[in-house]
Amino acid sequence: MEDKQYIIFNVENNIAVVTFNRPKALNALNSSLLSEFTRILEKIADDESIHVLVLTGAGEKAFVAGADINELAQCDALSGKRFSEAGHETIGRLQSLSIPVLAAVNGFALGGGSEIALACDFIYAAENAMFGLPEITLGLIPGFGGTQRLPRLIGSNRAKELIFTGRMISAAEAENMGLVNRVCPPEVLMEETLKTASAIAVKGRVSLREAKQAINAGMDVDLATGCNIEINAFSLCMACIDAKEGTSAFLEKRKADFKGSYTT
Ligand code: CO8
Repeated sequence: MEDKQYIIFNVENNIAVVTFNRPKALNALNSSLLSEFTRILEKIADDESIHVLVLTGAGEKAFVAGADINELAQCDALSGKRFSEAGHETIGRLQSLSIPVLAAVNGFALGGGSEIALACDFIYAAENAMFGLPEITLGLIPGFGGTQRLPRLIGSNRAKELIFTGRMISAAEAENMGLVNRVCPPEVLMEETLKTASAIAVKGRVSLREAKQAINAGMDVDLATGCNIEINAFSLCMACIDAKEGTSAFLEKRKADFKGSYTT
């Protein structure tokens, strides 16, 4: 019954687009939206035809303006813990998808909205996008991973300033901090994001997965351990027919046709 209530889900040319669709509340995350998102992520994880996922928000104002404050206002310690755990589970699933995930941030990405974007592999933003973790102004702290993922991305000193003040930053400032990869005029944000998604979608699924996993796993370990992760990931790529196809295509001066498989 809840299916497709708050999320628009499309797949075209091996690219899935998830649009958070609750524009009257600036796409705020209520429990129904979160569980709908979780179910869609499960579907995406099981669908080998999807090579890249793009997340965006419906309407012109917001990507996601955070957790639904009406629901937060009803929480006590136990239900607040459950809500935070549910958000962590969903966002953990998002981050552990083996395919690349791009955020196209088209407006406010606040609180849980910023936290979703932070779990993506990289972020493109519209010029009018605003980022922030304003939970402190609600007497709270980020509860969907913001205290952990933001410092890892922009450094603990910058993260502390944003989390302690709750200040919103523009897309340009977010780009300067390394939070956002590219800023685009709003009317071309989706086109630019899909262009990059298409360039990625034609690459081999196995090598994309190994690259993503090596980078993510390497971020949490020392350099020598990280380099070993890379060596093993590299050798797994060599076991995939895509390595033969890619190198042969180069030598034969043609475009590679990757299958993403270990067998012919
Ligand atoms: N929750 C519920 N409704 C919201 C939210 C939200 N997060 N954000 C906006 N809305 C609603 C507004 O109430 C308003 O509804 P209505 O028309 O019925 O009054 C509608 O969306 C439009 O919003 P505004 O009229 O406020 O639009 P403005 O352009 O004036 O302002 C802002 C836009 C600046 C984005 C403003 O709406 C705002 O500050 N929103 C709240 C942002 C915020 O504080 N987000 C963080 C929420 S906390 C969080 O995300 C914690 C995550 C971890 C939770 C852990 C679980 C316990």
